[in-house]
Amino acid sequence: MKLKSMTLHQVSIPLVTPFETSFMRETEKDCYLVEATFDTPKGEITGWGESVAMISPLYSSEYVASGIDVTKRWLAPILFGIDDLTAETVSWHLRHVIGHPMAKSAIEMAVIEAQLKLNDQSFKDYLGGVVDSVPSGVSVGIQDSVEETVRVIGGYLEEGYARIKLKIKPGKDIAPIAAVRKAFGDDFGFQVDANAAYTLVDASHLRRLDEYGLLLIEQPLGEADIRQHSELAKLMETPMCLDESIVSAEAAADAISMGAAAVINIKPGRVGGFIEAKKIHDLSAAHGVAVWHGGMVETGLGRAANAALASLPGFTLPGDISGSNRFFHEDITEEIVMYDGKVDVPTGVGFGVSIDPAKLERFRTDSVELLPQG
Ligand code: NPG
Repeated sequence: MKLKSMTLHQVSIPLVTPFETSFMRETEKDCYLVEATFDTPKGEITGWGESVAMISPLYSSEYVASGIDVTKRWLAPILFGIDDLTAETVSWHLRHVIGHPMAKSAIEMAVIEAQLKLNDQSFKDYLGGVVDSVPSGVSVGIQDSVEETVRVIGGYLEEGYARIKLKIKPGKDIAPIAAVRKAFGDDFGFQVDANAAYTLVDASHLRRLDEYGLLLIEQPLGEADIRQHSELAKLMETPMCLDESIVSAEAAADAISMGAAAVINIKPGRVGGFIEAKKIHDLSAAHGVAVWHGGMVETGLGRAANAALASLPGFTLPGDISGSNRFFHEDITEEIVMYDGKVDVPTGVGFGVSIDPAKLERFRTDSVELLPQG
């Protein structure tokens, strides 16, 4: 395939309710979509990708404007020069540009989708997925009060979500966790996510979480603190799960060999793309380390692709793949529906969903078209 043109569409989609993590409060989903058109043996084919970078560099160093900039100046120009571009070689062609995994992943997605369309194949079949639906977990943001936390989680349990993940930060941890266990008992999957809000000095405080039978604690310490997570893991019974620290298959190998991760959260955008994400899945499975699919408040496009990856056999824990209505009144693709605690893995060609042009028009705040130079 040869890249002919690439358009980056910036969109802003209102959230149903504000989403608060230890680092920010979001009221809109701001991201950009990649629309890439290729010359192929079957004529022109267009593939779509989605960047999971946030509007501000608070989860990782990337943000929406940095992704658009690096794509425009560096990434797209490299790919315009390749005659036989394939999904499997995108990351190799882009290897000299340091960092920017989310920007690279968004482009790789568009190449993957075009290639799937060329081969008339679904993403699930391409990856080797083994199930038709995946258990659907929900991520609950930090609420204003303990009562509100209990009320919100009660609503999601009633909807049938297969597992609850609660965001925590210092001062908003033990009390809400204890109240949720008290209100709903021990009979549901419950885990917490600190988004790097603690330090190793907090070990004795964090150890108090062991009382609550949590499935895991996700990323209590900083992104660079793999060794410190391995120290903390020795002090706690709650299984240690890493998210932000796992930036590549190499980082996953380090974390596993150091005993820093009993569980890994896989997010393709964080590791530079779905191909690298699959490597982490394979590596973890080979080491007997459980993985689950993380979420970045994706639109239906990213959500559909995530469901396909999560259909691989190593994804033994429910992921953050909730229904579209968890975040959006209206999604930009067909809605992803949660029913009976699960989400279907799309079976259509490509990612199995398509961007609705009228909604794209409505949610778009900016767009830039990139073409080969000269
Ligand atoms: O269900 O898509 C979802 C959101 C899951 O909590 C979630 N994501 O730290 O994992 C995270 C968090 C996140 C969201 C991080 C947006 C960064 C951006």
